[in-house]
Amino acid sequence: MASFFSRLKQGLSRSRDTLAQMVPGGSVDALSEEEWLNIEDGLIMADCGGELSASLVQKARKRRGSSIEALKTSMLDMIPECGPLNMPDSGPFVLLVVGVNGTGKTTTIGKLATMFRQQGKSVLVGAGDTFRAAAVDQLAVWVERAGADMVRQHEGADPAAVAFDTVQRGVARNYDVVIVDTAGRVQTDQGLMNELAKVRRVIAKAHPGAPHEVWHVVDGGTGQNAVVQVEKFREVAGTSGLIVTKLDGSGKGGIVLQLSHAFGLPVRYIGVGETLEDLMPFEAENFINSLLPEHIS
Ligand SMILES: Nc1nc2c(ncn2[C@@H]2O[C@H](COP(=O)(O)OP(=O)(O)O)[C@@H](O)[C@H]2O)c(=O)[nH]1
Ligand SMILES: [Mg+2]
Repeated sequence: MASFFSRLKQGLSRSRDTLAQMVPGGSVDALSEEEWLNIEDGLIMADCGGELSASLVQKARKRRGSSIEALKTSMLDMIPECGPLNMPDSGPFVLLVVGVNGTGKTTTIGKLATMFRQQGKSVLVGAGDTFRAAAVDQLAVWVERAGADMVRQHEGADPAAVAFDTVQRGVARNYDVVIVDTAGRVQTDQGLMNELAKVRRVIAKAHPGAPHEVWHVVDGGTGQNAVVQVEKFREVAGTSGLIVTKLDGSGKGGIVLQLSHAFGLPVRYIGVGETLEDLMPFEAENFINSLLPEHIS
């Protein structure tokens, strides 16, 4: 666990350094108007977005104690409660994974499959990215390492057919968990977004009530475009949770706060590296502690 946190802290160091420069350590009452404006700029630079940054500053100004503590509490207040997963009454728990290209969907599915297997659950994965044979092979490697099983069809097969087959087999063979991978798609491509809606529909036909969760995998380095991505995917796929990846590297931490706040969606996990172990459950307090500077000057 310790190494996760160090990787997260390392990954968020850019955001944290910016904030360390912009947030003076003094008490809330002592800060000038200009210093508060600086804090707001720092939050924007850390990818919190204009609206949320303004609102965080406004809330922090009403608190007592150090400005960092005030910001921390204001941030914690606006992160929605994670709540338990939506679990099925019977049959497998079905998870659909969506997002744009290259965000880490397939890698994250490998990590999730590993995690569920370590919990002693049987896992079936559907290779719904049928565009490239290489995508299926990549998934197959992760699935094998995880000790899970996979449903695949030929390159170019209809992803909805793969999803249907996977869930049907998951039900028939009593798997505990079924995870359906999808090809990356830009949210502006209406044809591909319709295809995703169809994937979702046929999953429900194979197992009423499924998918129980739809997780949108967002690359933490995307910047503000992530907001419109989450909005569009939610409309089409009914997103119920977020996973933010690459927070060990290019990511700026504020996007995590902004997305969960703007859409009221729980961040379920965060990705902090490329290996099967590099998935952390999202914990708001730890995350915020890694994002904000510690110094109290
Ligand atoms: N550093 C880092 N790289 C990641 C993470 N998650 C995925 N990647 C990398 O991102 C690239 C794209 O991942 P992939 O799973 O193929 O994305 P997909 O197109 O959404 O399925 C690969 O090189 C992964 O190793 C992460 O949390 N941290
Ligand atoms: Mg993929």
